[in-house]
Amino acid sequence: MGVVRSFCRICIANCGILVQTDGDRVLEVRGDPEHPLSKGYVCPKGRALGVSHHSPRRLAASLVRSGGVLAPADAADALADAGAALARVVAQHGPEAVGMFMGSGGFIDPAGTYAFHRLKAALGTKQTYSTASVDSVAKTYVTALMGGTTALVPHPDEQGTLLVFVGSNPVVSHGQSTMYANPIERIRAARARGEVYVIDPRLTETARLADRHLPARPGTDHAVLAYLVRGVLADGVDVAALAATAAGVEALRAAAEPFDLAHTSAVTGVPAADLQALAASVRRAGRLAVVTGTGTTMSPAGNLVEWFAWALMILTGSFDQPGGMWFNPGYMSRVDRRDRLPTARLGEPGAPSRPDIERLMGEWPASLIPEEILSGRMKALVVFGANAVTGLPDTDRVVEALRALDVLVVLEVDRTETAELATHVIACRDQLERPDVLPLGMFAGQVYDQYTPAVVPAAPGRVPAWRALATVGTALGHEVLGAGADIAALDCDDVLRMSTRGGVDALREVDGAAVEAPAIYGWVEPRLPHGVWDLAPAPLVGQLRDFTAAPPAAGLLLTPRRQLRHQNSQPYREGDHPLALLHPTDAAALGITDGDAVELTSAIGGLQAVASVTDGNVAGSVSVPHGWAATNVNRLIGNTVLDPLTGMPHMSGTRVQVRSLAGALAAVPAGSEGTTHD
Ligand SMILES: Nc1nc2c(c(=O)[nH]1)N[C@H]1C(S)=C(S)[C@@H](COP(=O)(O)OP(=O)(O)OC[C@H]3O[C@@H](n4cnc5c(=O)[nH]c(N)nc54)[C@H](O)[C@@H]3O)O[C@H]1N2
Ligand SMILES: Nc1nc2c(c(=O)[nH]1)N[C@H]1C(S)=C(S)[C@@H](COP(=O)(O)OP(=O)(O)OC[C@H]3O[C@@H](n4cnc5c(=O)[nH]c(N)nc54)[C@H](O)[C@@H]3O)O[C@H]1N2
Ligand code: SF4
Ligand SMILES: [Mo]
Repeated sequence: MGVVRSFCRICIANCGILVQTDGDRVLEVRGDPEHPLSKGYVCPKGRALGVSHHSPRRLAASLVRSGGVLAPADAADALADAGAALARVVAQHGPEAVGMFMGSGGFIDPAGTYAFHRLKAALGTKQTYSTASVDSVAKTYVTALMGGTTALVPHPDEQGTLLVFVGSNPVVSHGQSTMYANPIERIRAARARGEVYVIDPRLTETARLADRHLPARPGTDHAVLAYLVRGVLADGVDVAALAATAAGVEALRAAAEPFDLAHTSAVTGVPAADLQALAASVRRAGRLAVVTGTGTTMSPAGNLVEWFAWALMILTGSFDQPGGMWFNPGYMSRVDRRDRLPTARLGEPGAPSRPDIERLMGEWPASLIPEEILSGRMKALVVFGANAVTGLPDTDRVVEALRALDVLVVLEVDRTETAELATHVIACRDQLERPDVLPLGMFAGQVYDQYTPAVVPAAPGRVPAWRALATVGTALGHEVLGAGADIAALDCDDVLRMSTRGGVDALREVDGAAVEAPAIYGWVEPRLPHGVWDLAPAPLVGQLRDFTAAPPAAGLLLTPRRQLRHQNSQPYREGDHPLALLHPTDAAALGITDGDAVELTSAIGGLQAVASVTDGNVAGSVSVPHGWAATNVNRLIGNTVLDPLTGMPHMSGTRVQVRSLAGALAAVPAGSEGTTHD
C-alpha cells in the first residue's frame, strides 16, 4: 500500500491528485490539497482514473489483423509487422502516402508527442493532422493574424473584476485552452470581486453560478462582442496612444459600426437591456477577461468571435495587464525570455482535396482525412490517441475511408471504434503507467510544471508510445530519437529529458508542482513579431462581410455540449446520456414531449436520440453531446461545409430537422443526466 502524488491528465485542468495503490491496483484517487491550482479539487472523471485503468475496455495486448480479425500479438511482433507494412507503403507510394493524426490521448503524453513530431519530420510527409482542427483552431488562427504568432494563450487574471464566458462551460469542461481547475470556487471568487457573465444558448452549470446569463442564439456571439467594441470606440479611445501598440483601429471601427444596440439585440435575441448592462459592466470594470470555448470555435462565426474578443481586450488595455488577461509563456518554453515571439507561418498550401483552405501550424484540417484517403493519396495512417470515428465529422465517410486504408496503425489504451477498424493496434501505457510532465505549458493557469512518476507498474503487454513510434521509425529508416539512440536501452525519463531539453531533471527534485510565478505581465507587446497588434486583419474583415448569421430556414441549430462523466468518447462513470435538449416551444411545435425518442436529420445524415425538454436550452437550437458511438452526432455534421479560413466543421450551428418517433426509443429517462460533482 502506498500513496503517490501525481496529476490527472484527462483534461487540461491537470488537477493534482493523490493515488492510493496496492501493488498494481489503484485503490483510490483523491484531490491533492497542496496543489497550487486545484487545491484538493478533483472531478468525477479524475476520481474514476483507477476504474478506467482497470476497465475491460483497456487493451491488455497489441492486436494485429489477420484473416480479417484482430488477434492479440506480442508488442514487438505487432510493431515489427506495422513497421514493415508502413515501409511497403513508403516504398511503393512515397512518404506522402503516410498520414499522421494525433488526438487528445496523444497530446497528454509529452514523450509520445515528442516522438510523434520527430517521426513526422523524419518522414517528411505533409499528411499531418490533429484534433486541434476540429477544436480550437479559430483561436490559433486569429492569434496568428492579430499577434503575428501562435505562441499566445490568454488566461483570466485572478484579480480581475469582469469575467465573461462565451461558449464555454468550465464547471463541466474545466476549460478548452484555459486551464480551469476548481471552477466553482474560482467563479465564486470572481463574483465576490466583481461580475461574471455567461453567453451561452444553454443555462449551463457555469451560467447558474454567474451574475448574468445572456442566452444568445447560436452563432451570433460575434455580434455581442462587436457591439461592445463599438461602444468602447464610441466612448473615445486615445487613437494616438493606441497607435503605439495596435494598427487598424479605423478598419475595426468600420467593421463594428453596424452592431448598434437594436441590430445586435435583433441578431442575437438578447434583450437590449441585457446588452446595455454588459456594456455598462465593461465601462465600470475598465479591464476584463473574455474566455471563449468550443461553443464559439465550432460555430461558423468562430473566427469573428475571437477577433472581436481580442479587439475588445486590446482596446481596453486588458491584455498582458493585471485585471485583464495574462499570457503564459510556458514554464519550459519561457518565450518571454526571447527577444521576439516566434512568427506564425501563414499562407502555406492547402490539402489537395481542399487547396483553398491554407495549411496551418504544419497541419491540414482533420476533417479532410477521409477525402485524402478516398482520393487514393493517403494509403496508410498512424493514429496516436484519437477516436476518429466519434471525433471527426461525417461518420459514414470516416468509417468508409478508414476501411479503405492499406495500413491503419492505432496507438491506443482502449479498444475503441477506431481501433476496431485498424490493421495494427498498439497497446500503449496509460497515464498511470508512465512518468510525465505537464503536457501543454502555455495552457496552464500559472507558470508552473509538474513531474509525476509512474503511479503503478506498467502491464507487461503495454509499450510507451514514444518507443512504439521510434521503433516504427527505425523500420522506415529513421532514427527518430537521434542518431545512434538505443531505443531498447532508453527509459521514459530519458525521452522526457530530450523533450524538455533537460528541464525534467530539476522538476524531478520537486515533490508536486514547481511554480515559477502565478502570472506574468507586461512582456508581450515588446515581443510581437510585427511590433503591434493588428486590430482588423483583412481575412477577418472579409469573412465578416461574407457572413450571414444563421440564414432563416426550417429546422433547429445543432449545438455541442460536454458531459461531466465523459471525456469526448471516453467513459469514466455511469450517468451521462446523449440527450437531445429542446426548448418547450420547439418541442410543442414538433409534437415532442420529454423522454420521447426523436430523429434528427441534417443535409448529410440522421440520428436517433432521446429528447429532454427544458427551458434551459434556448429556442431554435438542439443540444447534443458528441463522443457516443451509437448516438454519434457526427453523423449529422458534414465535412464539406468547412470554415473557409481554417477548415473547421460546423460542429455548432449545423441545421437539423427534428421529429418525434413517438416514444419508440425511450429507454433513458429524460432529465437523468448527471450534473452534480458527486
Ligand atoms: N467533462 C468533460 N470535460 C471536458 C471534455 C469532455 O468531453 N467532458 N472535453 C475536453 C475538450 S476536448 C475540450 S475542447 C474542452 C471544451 O471546453 P468547453 O468549450 O468549455 O466545452 P463545453 O463544456 O461543451 O462548453 C461549450 C458551451 O458552448 C455552448 N454553445 C454551443 N454553441 C454555442 C454558440 O454558438 N455560442 C455560444 N455562446 N455558446 C455555444 C454549449 O451550450 C456549451 O455550454 O473540454 C474538455 N473537458
Ligand atoms: N460533433 C462534435 N465533434 C467533436 C466535438 C464536439 O464537441 N462535437 N469535439 C471535438 C474536440 S474539441 C476534440 S478535442 C475531439 C476529440 O477527439 P479525440 O481526441 O479523438 O477524442 P477522445 O474520444 O478523447 O479520444 C482520445 C483517445 O485517446 C485514447 N487515450 C487516452 N489516454 C491515452 C494515452 O495515454 N495514450 C494513448 N495512446 N491513447 C490514449 C482514448 O482511449 C481515446 O480513444 O473531438 C472533436 N469532435
Ligand atoms: S478536472 Fe477532472 S478530468 Fe480534468 S484534470 Fe481535473 S480531475 Fe482530471
Ligand atoms: Mo477538444
